[in-house]
Amino acid sequence: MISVENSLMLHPSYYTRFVVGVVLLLILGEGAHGVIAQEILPQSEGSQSQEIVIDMESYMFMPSEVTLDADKTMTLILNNQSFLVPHNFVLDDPQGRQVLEADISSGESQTITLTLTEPGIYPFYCDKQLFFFPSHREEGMEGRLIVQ
Ligand SMILES: [Cu+2]
Repeated sequence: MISVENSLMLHPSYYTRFVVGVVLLLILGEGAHGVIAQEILPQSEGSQSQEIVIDMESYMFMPSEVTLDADKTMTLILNNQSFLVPHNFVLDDPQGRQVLEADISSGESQTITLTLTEPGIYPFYCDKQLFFFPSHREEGMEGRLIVQ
């Protein structure tokens, strides 16, 4: 199982890093030119995390294809935009093993952090199904993360 933590657990450290970054920037900015400070912020922020927002609709993910860097933590924000329709986000690794499964009720959002270290194509889909109807995946609710 790849590390998955609740957003409530991670947000404090994220903001702490952000605040430390801003404070460092201010300290460095004191004695240096603004140009130097501007170069520092994207590097320190970019090497730590990447944020992805995926909207869940009936029956699609938007966007359905996302490219990620393997060495960075991903903060994944899932928004169920459907009215009354529950969806889930199932993520498999390139070998087809399930990495993650998150249920999101209609109108709800969930934030998940995980790090995918192995490059490859990770399919994701919603496997919800009502009685004998086709599954949401069969209706077209699928996509993929391309980790490189
Ligand atoms: Cu669904």
